[in-house]
Amino acid sequence: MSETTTAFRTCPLCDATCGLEVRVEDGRVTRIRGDRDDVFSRGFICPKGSTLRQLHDDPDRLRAPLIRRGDRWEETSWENAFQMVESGLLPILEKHGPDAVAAYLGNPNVHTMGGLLYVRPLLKAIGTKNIFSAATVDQMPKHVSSGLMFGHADSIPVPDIDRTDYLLMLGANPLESNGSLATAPDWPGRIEALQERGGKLVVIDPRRTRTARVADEHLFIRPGTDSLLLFALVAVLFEEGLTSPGRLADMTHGIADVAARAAGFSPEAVAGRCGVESSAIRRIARELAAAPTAVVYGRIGTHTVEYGTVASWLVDVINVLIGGLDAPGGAMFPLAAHARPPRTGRPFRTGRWTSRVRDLPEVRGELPVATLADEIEGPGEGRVRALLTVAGNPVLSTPNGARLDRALASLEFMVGVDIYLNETTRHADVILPPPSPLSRAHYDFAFYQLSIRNIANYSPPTIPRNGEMAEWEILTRLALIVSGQGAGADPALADGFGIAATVNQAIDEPGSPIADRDAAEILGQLNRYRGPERILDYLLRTGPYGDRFGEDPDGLSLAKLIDHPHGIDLGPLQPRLPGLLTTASGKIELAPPPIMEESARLADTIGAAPTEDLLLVGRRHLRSNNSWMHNLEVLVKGEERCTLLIHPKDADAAGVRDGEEARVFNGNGSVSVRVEITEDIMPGVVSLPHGWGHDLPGVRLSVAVRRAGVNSNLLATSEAIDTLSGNAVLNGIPVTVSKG
Ligand SMILES: Nc1nc2c(c(=O)[nH]1)N[C@H]1C(S)=C(S)[C@@H](COP(=O)(O)OP(=O)(O)OC[C@H]3O[C@@H](n4cnc5c(=O)[nH]c(N)nc54)[C@H](O)[C@@H]3O)O[C@H]1N2
Ligand SMILES: Nc1nc2c(c(=O)[nH]1)N[C@H]1C(S)=C(S)[C@@H](COP(=O)(O)OP(=O)(O)OC[C@H]3O[C@@H](n4cnc5c(=O)[nH]c(N)nc54)[C@H](O)[C@@H]3O)O[C@H]1N2
Ligand code: SF4
Ligand SMILES: [Mo]
Repeated sequence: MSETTTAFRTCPLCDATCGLEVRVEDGRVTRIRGDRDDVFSRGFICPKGSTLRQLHDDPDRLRAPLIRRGDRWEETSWENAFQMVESGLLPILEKHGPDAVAAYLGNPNVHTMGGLLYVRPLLKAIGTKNIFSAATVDQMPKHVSSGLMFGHADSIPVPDIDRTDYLLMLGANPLESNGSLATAPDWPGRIEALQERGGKLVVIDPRRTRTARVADEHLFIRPGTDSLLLFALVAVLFEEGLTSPGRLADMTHGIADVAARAAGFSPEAVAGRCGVESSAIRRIARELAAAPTAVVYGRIGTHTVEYGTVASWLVDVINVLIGGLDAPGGAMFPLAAHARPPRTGRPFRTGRWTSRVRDLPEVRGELPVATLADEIEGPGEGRVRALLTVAGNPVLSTPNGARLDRALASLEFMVGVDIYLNETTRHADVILPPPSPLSRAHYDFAFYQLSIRNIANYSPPTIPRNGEMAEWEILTRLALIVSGQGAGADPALADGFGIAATVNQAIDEPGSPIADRDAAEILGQLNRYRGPERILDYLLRTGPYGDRFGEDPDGLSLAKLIDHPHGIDLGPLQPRLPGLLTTASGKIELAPPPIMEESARLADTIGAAPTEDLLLVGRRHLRSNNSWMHNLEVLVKGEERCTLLIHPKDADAAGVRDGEEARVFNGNGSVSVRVEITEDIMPGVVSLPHGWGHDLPGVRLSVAVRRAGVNSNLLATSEAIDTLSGNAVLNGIPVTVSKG
């Protein structure tokens, strides 16, 4: 007898949190489409959403732990695998101390409940200062500017695109990426709605992207110069008396300091460097000021550059100056269902420790991944000898991938928690694979904190696990091993102690939502769940909309989310200032000293002669996801994605022809890649996507190796970073193009 059921779940692949409708027949997923009843996405999905089925069925996806025997891999039992980890890691920890073990956390960690709730305890158990993550090839500048301005690195305002009249977007392409630091399923529909209500979208990007094409206006910009352009917008706002911070004025420090600093960045002074007409800069400043509501939003292209933190800060400076911060239609702070009140008394700072080799400051508890290879290869006391990667592929994702690749090969021991044997995990001694997304529960801890509406949605596992171990359990067992409790210690027991400790602490804490309540009663209610779900239930029930364990029967709990498979819409974003501010002054710090110093350095570059080289930028494609969905035939089939975009003038000058191979090189590396000539890219700029280069020996990616592409990060130097955040410079890289 055949049985067909329909399940609903949130897609965990990108930030957009689309609802999926999954048909399951006899325990097998037979179709995935958009969930039309999802409260947030209303049926929208992208081509990746439906491929969770192919990902689940991919024969190359690891189902059991692998251990290395010389050049060969052997499948092994979980018990054996953890034993190997214990005998590999413990001697290094004992002999060389915790810093000898580094960790790299990749992007999917923010897309799993296990990653978000159980990685931190594991890192704490190791006790290492050598923590690296994809954040320093991504959004770290936003954390730093938010930390300095608002007091907490995670107090990040998002563009209220559903209510704004004017959206100025720099360095983002949400029609391919589906948005980032602005969770919103269906950007195409939301942009259309903005235009239908008479609003305007202006896109600033060195490439005429899909988003630029639907925009009302698109301007090319020379890569790496957003900070100059944004400063010029600020200069015009002051010069022409267009600032109107409104209610923000009383909660803001440093407006005059910003005015004084910006004066040196007139549109006329920066126009040549940016490749944007000064008249256009002036007009956009006036339009921002005149629109009933307006917001500036910048992403990858403004962050992964030198002065990325200055650019990120300027985005919010403008939002403050036009009165758009914390106001509908401007840039607003989400309030997720699991959010905790902001901690006061410990304002954000960086540099609490520095890296050993390059003396780079810690930011948000981690070090720049651009210096990971230095820490492995740099001789002497304190060298990194072992590495744990969780859901990361730094060989392809981080600058100077070739050197990191060599460095990983020299490690004494490496553990990879990953679903593939890929360019990075091929260096591991043990690979521990978590289950496919369809076999786990999901609640989007990361992205509901960055969402343009307040939403809560929980998905139970769609199909049962088949001998696989939940990611939280893998991570907990690793934590137990490094804390000396042995490979056989029980993760469930440890998890039970964890939640009990959390509850008891909250009960003892005056003002907490469960202060003075009965611990046994509360734990009794929570104990219907285990692992991440139990923590989720706790966070929801003690969160801003929570039922506080029965005190507010209408409030949220996990049970209530389970009753709402299409999610619960908690409404549009609400103003949260000044309550959210946790700076020492309790105000918005518009002119934080570190950023003012960095801005002075930037001012000195205005007159610098522009480079003669072509400047390389990245790009994303709807059917790709960083470095790791290239093993699914449905996504990679069709035209080649990893090509070099180049303007006809530059192609002529380099003597390269459309469809032919060209060599792209600089002092760091060289790649050979097929050329695509297009007027959609600014003259002087070329573009390659990142995350390709699957032709390294020893990977188990039978589809991806056939369309390997090239690793654009061979051209990025690990020396170039944004000083304040440690973020790598991945856009605006000088290169030369010649006939292949
Ligand atoms: N040149 C250039 N480089 C870039 C960028 C760019 O724009 N240009 N973008 C940067 C950005 S924004 C990012 S976020 C990084 C991404 O950099 P990384 O996070 O290092 O790389 P990903 O490609 O996301 O790799 C994800 C890894 O996780 C594994 N995986 C997938 N799902 C799971 C899971 O559920 N659990 C576990 N344990 N593993 C899983 C995959 O097999 C893969 O190995 O790349 C950065 N690199
Ligand atoms: N399909 C797909 N979706 C994804 C991902 C993916 O790999 N594929 N990755 C996910 C991840 S981890 C992230 S962080 C997000 C990122 O999401 P987005 O920030 O939207 O990233 P991109 O699509 O790379 O867009 C960056 C744009 O910046 C432009 N740019 C480059 N340099 C400059 C510059 O100096 N100034 C300006 N103004 N523009 C510049 C590039 O031309 C490009 O169009 O996407 C997520 N979604
Ligand atoms: S846009 Fe993102 S969340 Fe939505 S279906 Fe595509 S990958 Fe999944
Ligand atoms: Mo990212």
